[in-house]
Amino acid sequence: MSASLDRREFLATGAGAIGVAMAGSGESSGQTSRRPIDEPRTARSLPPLRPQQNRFRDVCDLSGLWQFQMDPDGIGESGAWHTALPKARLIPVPCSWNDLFDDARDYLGTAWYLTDCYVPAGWNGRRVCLRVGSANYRARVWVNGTLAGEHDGGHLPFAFDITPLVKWDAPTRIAIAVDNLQKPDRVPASPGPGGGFLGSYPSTTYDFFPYAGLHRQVVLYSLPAVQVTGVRVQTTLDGDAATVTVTATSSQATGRGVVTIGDGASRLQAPLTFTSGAATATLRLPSGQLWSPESPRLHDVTVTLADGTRDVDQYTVRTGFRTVAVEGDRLLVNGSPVSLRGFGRHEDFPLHGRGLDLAALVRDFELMRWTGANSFRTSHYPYSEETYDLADRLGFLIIDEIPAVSLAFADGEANIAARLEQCKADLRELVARDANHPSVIAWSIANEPMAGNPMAPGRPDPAVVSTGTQFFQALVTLAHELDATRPVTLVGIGGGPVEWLAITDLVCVNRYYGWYSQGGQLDAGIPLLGKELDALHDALKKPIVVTEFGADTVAGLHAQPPEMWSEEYQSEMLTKYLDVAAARPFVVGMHVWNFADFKTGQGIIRASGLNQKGVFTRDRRPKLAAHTLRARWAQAAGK
Ligand code: GCB
Repeated sequence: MSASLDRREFLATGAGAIGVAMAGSGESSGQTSRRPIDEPRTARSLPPLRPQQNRFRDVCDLSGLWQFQMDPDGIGESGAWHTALPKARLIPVPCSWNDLFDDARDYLGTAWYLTDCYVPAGWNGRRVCLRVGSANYRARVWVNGTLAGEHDGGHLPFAFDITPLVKWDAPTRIAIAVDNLQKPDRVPASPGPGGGFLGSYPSTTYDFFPYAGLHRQVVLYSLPAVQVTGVRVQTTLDGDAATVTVTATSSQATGRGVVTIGDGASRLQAPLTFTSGAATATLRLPSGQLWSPESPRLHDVTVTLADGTRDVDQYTVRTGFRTVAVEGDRLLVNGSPVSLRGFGRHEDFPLHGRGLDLAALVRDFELMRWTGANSFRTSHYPYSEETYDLADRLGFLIIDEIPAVSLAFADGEANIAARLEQCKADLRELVARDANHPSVIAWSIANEPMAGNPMAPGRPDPAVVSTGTQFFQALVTLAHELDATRPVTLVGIGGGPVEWLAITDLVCVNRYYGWYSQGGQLDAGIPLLGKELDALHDALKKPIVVTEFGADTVAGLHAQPPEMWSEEYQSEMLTKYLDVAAARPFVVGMHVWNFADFKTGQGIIRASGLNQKGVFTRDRRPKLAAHTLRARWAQAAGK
């Protein structure tokens, strides 16, 4: 697809867009041995629906203490550890294993999780499924001793139909082997022979700690015999009113149903007639109902399936109606220009690691709002589903990123091809999971792919650039097929190929003038930033978001005049970057790196195993820069 998609092309095309999405998601991902439930492999199935409770569906959360055992020698499967663990200790799910046990901190390998649970008796006769919210990196799942399925890739949910494996007169035993080995054909990939990120330990290609485990809830859920299998909601604008197109899929080829928006007197309703398992309805939304960052109005869109006069299933999506488009130099939400103020972040908390921590999540949103931020990127992987729920509700704008961090193209065709397949699978699963969130305004297909050593002077090898261009073009095309309503971006590293930025709709760049170059010399670095942004804009003629800029800062360290690592230096640097952006209307977003300090491997540039570019400390105390941002952003945020 052309690099310069215009607004018209981005606006939803209703059933047409979904039709393309379904066709695009019909390819096999090749990542699972047994077919996960509702996995988008057949042309007509939509993404796996997040489990929910209503009069037809039920959910049983298996969070709690599970048995746990590491398997460094890889003997678990031959030793039938899926039936019993010989030397288990207890571990919370969800949580990373690394911060809990001394011998697990740096462990990269397979670890086994096991629990027993009664499947609710009332589910007998219904379809029973098991869903894992996120397992880093590869998971194999057994139910009562039988392999139910496997999944590659962290940070995204997967589910299996386990109905035939369940016991009704005894507890059901669930075992999950999670393997966090780094390999060249995985995404992110293992470091090459030269080692990882500046020699850090554990060695990784990226600058964050390789937390591992069952990071989000594991749940059982039940479904009725005939089910809604997918719902996709898309909006087109008509003044300040809108047309909402709802496409639903069903497990049954034909049938009838109804879609409703809202309830009570203002309820909108339209019939659904299924043919070949899919049905589309179009509803006119009255004015004043749109979702926007200033007025994040949410609506319940409910699809009900009927068999004659009897309802047989129902599924509700809580969503907001809005459009997003790139037009010329601008990023538009509902046709109005938006400017992104916010952060790159991490799912990173002491003790929990990357495990879901709802208290920390709510607090992070509170603190982001306190600074006046309205946006963030899910650097460098998809975040928990609850993150997007909160963003929808609070009016945040998200750049949603697959886990493709630090991709490289120097280790041969087979590995590159395997990584492309994994990136495609990740992208399909991400769009499937997040497409109905109004907060998600762009898909990011990579963070800082490299065409060579970014620190080495000179132009990268043209052959490597060309391999990367083909790789990313395939992902951009797939993203457009899966979702014609959002721009696609790739986050470029300083000195990286402009060719890669050119094939996306929205230009995102990470820049560290005054830190990794011109360290201690903001006066020398800042003009280079302005110059480069102008040149990029002249060359690409697209809006630009600076998705990372920042300085490591030791909380409590002060210097006058400002020096690197001091709170004053960070504050001054952020101010100067924001000034450069403010003078350039084509810069439509500024994301500070990072919202909070976060754990990394141990190494010579990461004192105390932390990246300290947070404007909050790891325990969420503000540094001077957080106050600086608040003073700067409060007005824009209407405070
Ligand atoms: C980057 C990376 C990010 C690092 C950051 C840094 O460009 O995208 O993952 O943490 O730089 O602080 O070096």
